[in-house]
Amino acid sequence: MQQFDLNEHPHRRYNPLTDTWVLVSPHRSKRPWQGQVEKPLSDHRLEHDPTCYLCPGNPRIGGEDNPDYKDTYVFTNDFSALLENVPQGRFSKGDIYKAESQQGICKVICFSPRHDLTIPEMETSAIRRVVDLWVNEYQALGSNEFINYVQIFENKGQIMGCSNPHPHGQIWSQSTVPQEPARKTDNQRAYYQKHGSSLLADYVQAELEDGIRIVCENEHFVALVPFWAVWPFETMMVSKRHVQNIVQLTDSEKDAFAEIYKRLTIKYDNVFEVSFPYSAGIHQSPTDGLPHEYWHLHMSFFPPLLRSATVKKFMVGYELLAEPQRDVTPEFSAQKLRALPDEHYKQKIMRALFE
Ligand code: H2U
Repeated sequence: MQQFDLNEHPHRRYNPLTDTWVLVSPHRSKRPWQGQVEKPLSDHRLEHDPTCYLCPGNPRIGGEDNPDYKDTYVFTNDFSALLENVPQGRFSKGDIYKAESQQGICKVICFSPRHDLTIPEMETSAIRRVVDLWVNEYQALGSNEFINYVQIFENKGQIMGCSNPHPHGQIWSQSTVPQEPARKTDNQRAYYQKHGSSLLADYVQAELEDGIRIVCENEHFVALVPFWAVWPFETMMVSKRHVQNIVQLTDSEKDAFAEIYKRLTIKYDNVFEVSFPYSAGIHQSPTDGLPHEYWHLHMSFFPPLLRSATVKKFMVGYELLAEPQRDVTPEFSAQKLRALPDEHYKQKIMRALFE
């Protein structure tokens, strides 16, 4: 009998942040790399689209007009999933029926006044202003007595259910810590109590020593494909210093956050030479006033594309009924992403035209 090999044999990998497992089937992807580069789908967009409800000066569906903003712009979601003024209460019946009211505030953030840009095409200095906005919103929303968790996220691409290509993200903040960050709270706390150190600081150090799952890094951040990644090109950006949340980042760490966000998303766009869809979001300490010294700031990216700009990974069948599964190994994906250029493919085309 051969020896167990992570690159050859079906196995399950453990995610210590969420206490969950993923089934990895490397033998199914023994075939050579099939990530064909497709002709870029036409994504030509106007710099200002008069029909876009996020462009400066345009009316929103809620009736308000956007101001003539010049860099970032944030507003309360006109169709907020959570509301500030709701009657408080609980409902229960035996051990089966349980419900609780939920208070919250939802915001929409426009990353840029330019309708035709995306994060990888924006200047690093402009992305830095997005980071600053995240910091301000996390602080302002979190300072509300009834807000105990602030979820910052970005849905990019129609395939992810994003309703508008204008570069934007969202923030949902609420009274309860939702289950994904709650799991991460419990598991980071347990690790910290056992080892006296941050789970992610120890993990990043081990990954940097090993190198096989690293995508790119700068002075203050590392982007890697987690050992336990579920999505084909799932990645995580982690701060090298153990900080609990974005408010604690220094100015040069915020610059580094913006720089690695751009670099990683350029690599993503370069995979299939199309605007790479994903859901991404920041996980950080709850805003319930407790110290949460074990929390370690990170941003996760969950892109659905698998083998081409149109073939995506579906979380169906076994995944819905049993547990998540992947074919290509995280090491394979990391190596692919690492090898891709830091120059955006559109930039390269433009450069070639003018050379
Ligand atoms: P997506 O990131 O999923 O495309 O969502 C955009 C958000 O913008 C969505 O939550 C909000 C929607 O409720 N929105 C407004 O707040 N005002 C509008 O005029 C249109 C869309």
